[in-house]
Amino acid sequence: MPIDAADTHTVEVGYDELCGALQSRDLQALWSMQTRLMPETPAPATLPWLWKWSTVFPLAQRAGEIVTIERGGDRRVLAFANPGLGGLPYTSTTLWGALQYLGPGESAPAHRHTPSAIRFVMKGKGVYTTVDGDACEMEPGDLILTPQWTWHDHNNYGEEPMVWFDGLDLPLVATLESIFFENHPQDNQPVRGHNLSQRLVTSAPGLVEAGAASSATYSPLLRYPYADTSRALERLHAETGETLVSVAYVNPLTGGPAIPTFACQMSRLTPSERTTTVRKTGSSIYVVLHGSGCSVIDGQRFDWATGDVFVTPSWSSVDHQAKEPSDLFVISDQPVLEALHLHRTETLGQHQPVTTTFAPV
Ligand code: GTQ
Ligand code: FE2
Repeated sequence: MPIDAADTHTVEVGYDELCGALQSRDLQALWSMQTRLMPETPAPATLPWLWKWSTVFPLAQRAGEIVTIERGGDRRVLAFANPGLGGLPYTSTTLWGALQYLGPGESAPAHRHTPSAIRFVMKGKGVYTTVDGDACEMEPGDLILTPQWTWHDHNNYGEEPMVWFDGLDLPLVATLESIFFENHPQDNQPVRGHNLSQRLVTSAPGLVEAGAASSATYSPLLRYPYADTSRALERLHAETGETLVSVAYVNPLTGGPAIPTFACQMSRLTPSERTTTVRKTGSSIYVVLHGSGCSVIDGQRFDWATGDVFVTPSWSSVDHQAKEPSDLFVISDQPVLEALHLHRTETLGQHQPVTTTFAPV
């Protein structure tokens, strides 16, 4: 293409004019960038942070009193918004964490979307989430999957409110600019039966209905009861004697993560010394199902107790110590990092000194 008169002029002007010309033509010079494009190690915007149950739950209750849910409003959700992310309602750059409150007799209307979600029950009973016609009953400590593009609605038929933790890959799917959303024609989708997905695994280990494995696009198991999780952790602790034991929630047909875009795990901590300090790429959100203790994240001590939620940023140094037996539910973006060969982990030889204590708001 011939160089026109204006372009010829641009290359001849002084430095300031050059910068102005670049800006007006939507170009940026690498040499003048303020933040380092490639730091030697990850420099996350995500801050280590903690939300206290004693702060969040009363606010959720208050929202329950004064905010109704119906089409339009849809669900009573308080997002754990990381203060490092400039006002975005995200807990980390890849993960959405939130507290959802559903009062007795209430229903959150049916819809589906491309971001995948999990529900981890914190308090209450008498609720089911219907996932593509399968009404999954919810009790504290249970994990319910609503994989991408599955219809879901939440229904409280009991006498008390329920509170659960919502985990979604929404920030990741938003970054990939791949969000689709659709409302179901009915407020509540038709129910085919209750806890249907569990038939797959409770009948006989190692046997599934022929064809089930090859046709599945997501985990056919949608409900992971706490009783099973707890039994597995108890056995692991008895066998290993370790201070920290963890189980991963997997797709029973593939052995891969229950949700392809984020990992779900439960860790049991026994009161003892601080655990080994580890850092890894990718962020994690912790939900304290029960117990109390503290975690040191990059030298900052976070004291936690039942119902608290906290986040660890990519490449932050993390160790834990329980004051009493504690169960911590954790989600992380690790499967994405693994798929892209970006997963790195490092075990530190000694404990990081504690320099500050996080003061919760
Ligand atoms: O319950 O379907 O926290 O669609 C965010 C988006 C919960 C839900 C959230 C959702 C839901
Ligand atoms: Fe949803």
